[in-house]
Amino acid sequence: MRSPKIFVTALSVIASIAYAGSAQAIGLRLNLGMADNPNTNGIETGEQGGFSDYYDQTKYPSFSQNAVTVDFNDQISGNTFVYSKNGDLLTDPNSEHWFAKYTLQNGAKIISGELNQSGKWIDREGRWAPTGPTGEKNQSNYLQVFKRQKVVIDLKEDLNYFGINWGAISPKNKFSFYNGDTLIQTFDSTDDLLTKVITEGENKNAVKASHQTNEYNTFVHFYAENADQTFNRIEMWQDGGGGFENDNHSFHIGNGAFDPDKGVTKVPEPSLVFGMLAVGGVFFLKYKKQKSLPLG
Ligand SMILES: [Ca+2]
Ligand SMILES: [Ca+2]
Ligand SMILES: [Ca+2]
Repeated sequence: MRSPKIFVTALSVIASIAYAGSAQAIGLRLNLGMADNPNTNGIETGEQGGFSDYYDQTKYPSFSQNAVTVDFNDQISGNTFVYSKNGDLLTDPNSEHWFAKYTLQNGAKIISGELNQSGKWIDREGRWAPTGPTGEKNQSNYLQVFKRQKVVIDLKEDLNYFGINWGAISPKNKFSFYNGDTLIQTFDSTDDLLTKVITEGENKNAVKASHQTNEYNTFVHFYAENADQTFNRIEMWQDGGGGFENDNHSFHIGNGAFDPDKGVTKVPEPSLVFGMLAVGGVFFLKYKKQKSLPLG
């Protein structure tokens, strides 16, 4: 007789291959985000840039339970700094309680978009701060990454979502997602990503800011479309002219795929799980039955 064990193993292999074959790229959506900073009690109106609209509790009641937002607004010194799971900057960069660890390389830095009393930027580069949802000037601290500079974000837990206020968008702004040392995917605004920004701009999901010579600003949401795409390291860098300006990073913790319509981690599809159990069960029963036949 055919060994039921081998047959079930073969079925599992086929199922695994079919599953791997359905793997898609890390998903992404662009929109304008929302103006209110989820880390503060006050209601902001765009002066701190855009934030993930998954924090809109009326639409996505569960997202914030597993999410952390970093707004860079605390005074930061040094090139390595860490945030807690509440999004608070920890004074000790070697603290055990870190959730997100930032490493700024080759001169990437945090600068301020603040205006003085006559409405001029205190730091002249502050003009390029990622704007609020309708192009408002962001007067808070944000991350600036120029040519050959890089930001590395290490996360203590696996994520299935990363959202970011991406401003004054320039070609060659790059995002890479890793799990450990394994590269999951790189997004490069030289090609398809930049095309998407322009298309989404026409759809009003990205906004041109007149104070930035009409460069686009948007809120971009990256998410794992299956469990193989969860990540715990993000690298952002710039290898051309122009800067990679960004603010308001949101991280959603989860080991499964992210559901972009609900803002939660997806539960595995019951049909697949029950199907596998049923197939396994049938063969187990058959095996038991045959084993109990009298010998002879
Ligand atoms: Ca707030
Ligand atoms: Ca900020
Ligand atoms: Ca730029």
